[in-house]
Amino acid sequence: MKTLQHICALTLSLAAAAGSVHAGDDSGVVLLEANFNDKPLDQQIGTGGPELGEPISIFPGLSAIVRAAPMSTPSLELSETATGMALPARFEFLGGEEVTHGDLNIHIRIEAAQNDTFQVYVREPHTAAQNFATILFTGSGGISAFDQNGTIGVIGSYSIGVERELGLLFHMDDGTYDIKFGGAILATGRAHGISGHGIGSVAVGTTSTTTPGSLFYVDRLRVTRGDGVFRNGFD
Ligand SMILES: [Ca+2]
Repeated sequence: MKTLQHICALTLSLAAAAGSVHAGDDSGVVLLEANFNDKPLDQQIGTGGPELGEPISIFPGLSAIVRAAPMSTPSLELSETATGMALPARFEFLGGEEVTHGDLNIHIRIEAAQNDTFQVYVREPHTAAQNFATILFTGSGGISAFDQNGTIGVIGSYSIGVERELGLLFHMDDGTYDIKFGGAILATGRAHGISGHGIGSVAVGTTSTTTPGSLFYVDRLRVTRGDGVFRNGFD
């Protein structure tokens, strides 16, 4: 375990050092790794940013507490006490990186304690005007998606109390992305409709209609550069 931690630390150091290398020379570089395994349990997570595997900001009113259960390893429990606003915890990339070329792979494990609305969304660094992708887990157990080009509609479903991995695989040179969930491919080659901006943040949180007290869990948020070879939704 100690060795693994050292390797992780080394990987993050290398990622930070490689932050300015052009795409193509740095495939597989980790831009963000947030697994919450070394965070104090039953406490609101800090906002130390990517170097610490923490969000860079948590919107006031969002509870974001590290819990030992129900996911297989410590995860982040998200909930709110007052409804009416979308409340995100926002993660950014090492070195404040904005990815404009090559492939970018975003993976995150999610688990819902009940059917309610919850979202994972991908934006530019520092602000949230560019909708590269928004994945919405709906109150009826569906998964829908929308981006700058508009809605894709309901493309899948999720089950209560089941841990699944969401994968968002961006092909920045093509302006498209693929969506995977629990190993199934939900969308391939979707054009996000954005040019002139890059991806620099992933946010998770509630929506304006989330019921206060509903609990969603996220874990193993991992953002890496791809190698640009696989173009059909497989990583
Ligand atoms: Ca974990």
